[in-house]
Amino acid sequence: MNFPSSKMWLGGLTVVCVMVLLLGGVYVRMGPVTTGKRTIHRSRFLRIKGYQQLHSPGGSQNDKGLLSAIATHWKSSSDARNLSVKEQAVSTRNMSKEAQRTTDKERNQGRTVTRDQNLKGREGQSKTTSSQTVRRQKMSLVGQKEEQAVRKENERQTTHTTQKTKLQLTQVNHRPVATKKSVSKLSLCPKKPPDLVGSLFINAYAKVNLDEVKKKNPGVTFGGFYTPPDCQPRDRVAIVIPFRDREEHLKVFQHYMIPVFRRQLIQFKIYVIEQAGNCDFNRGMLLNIGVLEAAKDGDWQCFCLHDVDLILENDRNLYTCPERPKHLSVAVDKFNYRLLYSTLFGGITILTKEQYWKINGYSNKYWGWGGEDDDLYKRVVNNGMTIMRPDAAVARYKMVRGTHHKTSKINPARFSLLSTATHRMKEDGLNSVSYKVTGRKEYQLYTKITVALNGHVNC
Ligand code: UD2
Ligand code: MN
Repeated sequence: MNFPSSKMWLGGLTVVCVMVLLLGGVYVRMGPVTTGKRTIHRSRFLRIKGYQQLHSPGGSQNDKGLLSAIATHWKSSSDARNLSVKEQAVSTRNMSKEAQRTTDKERNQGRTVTRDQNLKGREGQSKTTSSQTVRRQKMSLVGQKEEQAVRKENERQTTHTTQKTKLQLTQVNHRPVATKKSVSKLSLCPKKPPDLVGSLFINAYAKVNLDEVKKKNPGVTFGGFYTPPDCQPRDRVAIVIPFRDREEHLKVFQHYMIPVFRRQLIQFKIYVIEQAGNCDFNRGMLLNIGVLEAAKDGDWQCFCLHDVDLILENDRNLYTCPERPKHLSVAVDKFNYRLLYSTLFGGITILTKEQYWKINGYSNKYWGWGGEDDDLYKRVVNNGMTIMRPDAAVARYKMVRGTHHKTSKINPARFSLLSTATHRMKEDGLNSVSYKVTGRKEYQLYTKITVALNGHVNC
């Protein structure tokens, strides 16, 4: 065995110094990142950076800007929801007592609103046979607390399934009460959405890859809920689609319509209401059910009743809540972009909650094709309202025509039903719809609720 000479000592020391410098460099490039008073793992920082770049193409920030944005973002109380348990503990400790009290107050107010809305929603559903609804009708206050617990659990699960995009989640939550809270510090969205592009090219036969659609629409959470991340939406709109055997149309709808809704800066959720069984299709009843189910699910200001096969050709036709019941599908390619008749109210309509309740929704009595839309028009007029329409230059739609889709049988009773429409409207509608939910599934970009009309698959 030999002891090293002084030359070897010097050599060794140089090697050690070089190693220390190298490791230091690696640590700076790969190690944790400090934002404000916090330190986060670099992979998380990169994930947030990736999200930011994806979300605001062209407007991406440099690392320094992003770091200060994240630090500011963390300061907001709403963000606490998305921190890990450990981080939440730190965050809560740091929060002043005053801030804590304000947050609690806001949360309590939110609960009161939900409870009131639940009660209001139930008024209109007295004859609903859905076992779930009947159970809810009998619910005492204790029962309602239970329901809130279930809702919280749902929220937790949603958070769980989408935890990979935490930054996104701070702004998106499919429970509007929470959403209100999380966006309360944002300023109102502009009345004129700045990113609209005007006329759009639509390929009605497009082969759609839903994974691609999902990727191109960050911020739409599982189940099809979206709220603008950078501003407080002026309109909260439930999109309700009557549906059976139109899978291809639904894909094309998602591909083209979701980016439009996002650009229009509305808060929305897509509810697809599927008729179970083989009875004649009942569009009116499905739409009533969709509105009731959506109203139970969220604090929607208005409801857009949307045929699955209509694709907008100009994004300046806004899906915002209207002053009067509004007919959106004014110029459809199938009808040579002309309004077929002046009282046409089929295709796509949008009504506020008050307007829809005032007219008692659609009639439930139209089985098969035709009449239910004209009946709705009569209800609007006989309740002292008039309809409105956007300019035909922007309200242009393509109707997707596939070779394989089913169509409804024409309803021969539609004219006699129409002749008594106004006599029936008080007792035939939203307040008398009878159904049973047989399936409920959240897909990436929409929620599908399958229903047995009148409680039976055979109707
Ligand atoms: C017209 C109206 C429609 C409705 C219907 C008469 C327009 C642009 N559209 O539609 O709103 O008043 O006449 O009832 O004015 N559906 C299914 N599966 C079916 C049948 C229908 O999902 O088997 C749904 C689907 O959302 C479809 C909608 O019901 O878009 C209307 O049915 P349609 O497209 O077959 O009838 P159409 O275009 O004549
Ligand atoms: Mn159609």
